[in-house]
Amino acid sequence: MSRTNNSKFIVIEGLEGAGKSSAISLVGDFIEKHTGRLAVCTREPGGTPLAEKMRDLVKIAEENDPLCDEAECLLLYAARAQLVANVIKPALASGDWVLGDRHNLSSLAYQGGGRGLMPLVKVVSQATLGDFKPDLTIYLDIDPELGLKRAANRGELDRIEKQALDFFERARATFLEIADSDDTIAVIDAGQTMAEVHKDILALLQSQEW
Ligand code: Z5A
Repeated sequence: MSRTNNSKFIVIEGLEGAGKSSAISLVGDFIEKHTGRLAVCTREPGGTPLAEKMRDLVKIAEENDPLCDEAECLLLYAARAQLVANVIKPALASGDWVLGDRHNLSSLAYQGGGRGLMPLVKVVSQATLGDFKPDLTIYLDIDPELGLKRAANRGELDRIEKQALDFFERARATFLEIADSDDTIAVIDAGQTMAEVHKDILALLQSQEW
């Protein structure tokens, strides 16, 4: 992605319970120290008033009108298009660094791999994002069973978290497959202790040529 300033777009990805929340605060602290400015933090789906409404549509189940997979996919991209146009691109253009809790890789993994909708995902991704992508994606890799156990300790599961284990297995396989062929995606073993995960993330950040 070409930009005239040195701003960066960094994204944290991972299955449920991978530890994205604490990784985001760690990377946020790094960005603040490195740039002297707070990162603009986003979450997906969501991050603008309209995109947050789409987030609710994706996460909350409607018993009498179940969201079909194609509609789920399109809602996620509608939310992403809003966020990229109204928050991420303007922030990067003004020289801010952006730190994302999930981005396009989630759709490739969950909707493309998990739901089996890769052709649709690729078309909609190209149509809405073109060649716009993060400078660095940190993918926290976790065994879905362990991740879901951690996530379950937080309370009630949402519509997507209630999917069967094989959905998350397919999503994980897709995360790993894409990471393998894209050198802007770094894989961190999130099955380790939190201290070890954070050590690996810091080493990765320090090894980058910012
Ligand atoms: N989704 C999609 O399908 N397609 C898309 O394109 C996008 C999203 C963008 C968003 O839900 C849902 O939408 C998500 C994917 C889908 N659903 N699923 N399933 P969300 O935003 O509400 O939630 P999330 O992004 O999945 O998770 P999260 O809550 O923000 O974070 P997390 O990484 O899953 O977990 P955490 O809160 O950081 O950690 C979970 C617990 O584990 C917590 O108690 C920690 O203290 C503990 N933890 C974390 N790391 C460790 C280690 N290393 N050891 C021990 N314990 C740990």
